[in-house]
Amino acid sequence: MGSTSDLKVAEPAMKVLDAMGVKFEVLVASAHRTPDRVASWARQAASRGLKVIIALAGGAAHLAGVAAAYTSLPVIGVPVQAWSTGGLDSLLSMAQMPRGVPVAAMAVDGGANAALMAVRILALADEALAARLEQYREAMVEAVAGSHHELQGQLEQKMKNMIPRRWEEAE
Ligand code: RP5
Repeated sequence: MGSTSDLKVAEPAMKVLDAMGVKFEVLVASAHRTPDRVASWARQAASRGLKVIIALAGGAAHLAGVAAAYTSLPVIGVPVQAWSTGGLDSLLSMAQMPRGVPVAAMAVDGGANAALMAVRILALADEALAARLEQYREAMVEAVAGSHHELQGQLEQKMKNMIPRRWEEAE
């Protein structure tokens, strides 16, 4: 991440990786304030065994693009909402990369999805991780079904004209 002020977005990403059993390292380094550090870290990332890079930054958010310039590893960029424009500045800084140097830009403040995208990439070559990813997806379905049941129950009490719809009927 470009600064520890990005931690609020990095934390959901770290939680997903931790829960999925994916080993990760964390570095605070700025494309503008510590460019040499970013360059040397990105240059060595692949030879040190890293597989995917998640880069979070806000404002003129060049961290992901600079990292992608120094490595062939997949780089997932997370635009962080900083001090203005609701994060649009960060999003465009990451999404509008020149041909030849791709960054997979997530939504503004999309830390959790960045981690899940990394998991999807890693799961291509890791069957155990792929199984954990499927469990995560199944748990999401269960959670949505649970919230559907709960809402139906509440509405049935209040709305006399609502036709009850069981979750199973939507299939
Ligand atoms: C970016 O500038 C960082 O990624 C952060 O999102 C933003 C503000 O950094 P601080 O001034 O809070 O350190 O480089």
